[in-house]
Amino acid sequence: MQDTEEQNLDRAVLVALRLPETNREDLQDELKELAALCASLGTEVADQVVQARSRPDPATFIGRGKAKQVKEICNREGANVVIFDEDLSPAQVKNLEKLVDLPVRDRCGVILDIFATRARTSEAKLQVELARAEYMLPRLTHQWTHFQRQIGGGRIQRGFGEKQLELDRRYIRQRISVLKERLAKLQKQRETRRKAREDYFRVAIVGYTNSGKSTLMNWLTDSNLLEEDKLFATLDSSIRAIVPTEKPPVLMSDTVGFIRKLPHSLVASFRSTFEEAGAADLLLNVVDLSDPRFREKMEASREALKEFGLDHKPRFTVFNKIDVLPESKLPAIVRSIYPSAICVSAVSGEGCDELKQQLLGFFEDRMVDVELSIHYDQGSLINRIFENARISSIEYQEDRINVRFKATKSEMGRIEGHLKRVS
Ligand SMILES: Nc1nc2c(ncn2[C@@H]2O[C@H](COP(=O)(O)OP(=O)(O)OP(=O)(O)O)[C@@H](O)[C@H]2O)c(=O)[nH]1
Ligand SMILES: [Mg+2]
Repeated sequence: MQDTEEQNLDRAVLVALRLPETNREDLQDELKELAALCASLGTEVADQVVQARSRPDPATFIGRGKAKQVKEICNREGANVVIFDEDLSPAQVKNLEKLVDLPVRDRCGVILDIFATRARTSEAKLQVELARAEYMLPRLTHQWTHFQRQIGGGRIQRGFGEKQLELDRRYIRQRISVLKERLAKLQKQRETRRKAREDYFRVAIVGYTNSGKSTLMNWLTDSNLLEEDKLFATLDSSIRAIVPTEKPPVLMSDTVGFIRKLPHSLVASFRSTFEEAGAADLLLNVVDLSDPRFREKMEASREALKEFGLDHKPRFTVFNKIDVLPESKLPAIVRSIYPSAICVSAVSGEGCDELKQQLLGFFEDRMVDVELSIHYDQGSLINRIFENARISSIEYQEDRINVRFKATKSEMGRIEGHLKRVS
């Protein structure tokens, strides 16, 4: 992890609003998640403050009196940053910073920070930098030095005075257009690569962050992708073939995890990553069944899928982590509520073979069964079938070969084209 020294400096007070429609348990769960997000950045949580209100204050989000109380708590606890569990408007941040006299950050800012520490490929780095630049632009104030380290390139100077601020804004705007151009180029390359995979079957693993997507993908593809007990361990969509390799291979891609209140700037920047999932024939929606609030997280994932335009795709729901369930009977109960869900443990491998069979079965249903009788002088056609189709029986005769096989519809189209050419 980068910037360890700086990250260890932060001690935060978390602040949330409880609106009339908010359930107390949901809010506690969200605050727990926010604390986990902070922990990922090495930020210690000193205390948390919840204010019940009928609606957020447009200028200061919480009430002014409450803000003063937050300031006192920060002083008492030695906190150096205040983190809100919602996205704040730039004006709210400005007003709150005056009231609490400390840097104020929101949920979106924290998630963006995490993404920045996790991005590994050049595309993910550009996507995160773009999301942060767009987030920061309207928020640049005299107090923004806290954010200064967050933007890439190191070109930005500490801003003093309106003139400097205007120069910084101009720089960020220019940077945004450069980043967009670079991303568009990368996206073109990605499209070309995706086209090359059109003949394969494709599965994308999606789901809430930390649900075990990468672990499951490692199990199914016998690979070694980063899996960690951390929110947002994966930011790059890796692609691997399910083993043993079939004809055509079934390719699997890992994706960025979902989270409640996924920041919009991130959704926009990471949209291209989800294009991989958009091109998939099937989604595996992984749910951490050991999480008591798995239903809420399923709902958040469902909303995110909708936001990325993936909600109409064929989808398997995979309940993961059944090895840590308090009662071994639970999967049976869950199965009765979600009859089509598949229960697995990506760590022990329980249920994973069944999942693989169901996956392969899904694709097999999309293949056509063919029987052909081919002259030996059509060697290239015979080779093509042996290379690209699943042979179920072969019969060698004097002048010809009778072959039964399964092939994808697109492969069958090519075989038919070949037959037409020679007839
Ligand atoms: N007990 C148990 N732990 C699991 C299982 N699957 C994954 N884990 C653990 O859950 C944590 C998260 O796993 P990942 O595979 O990184 O989860 P992810 O969904 O890829 O997470 P992000 O990439 O951060 O969104 C890791 O510590 C895994 O070891 C499982 O079946 N049982
Ligand atoms: Mg992952």
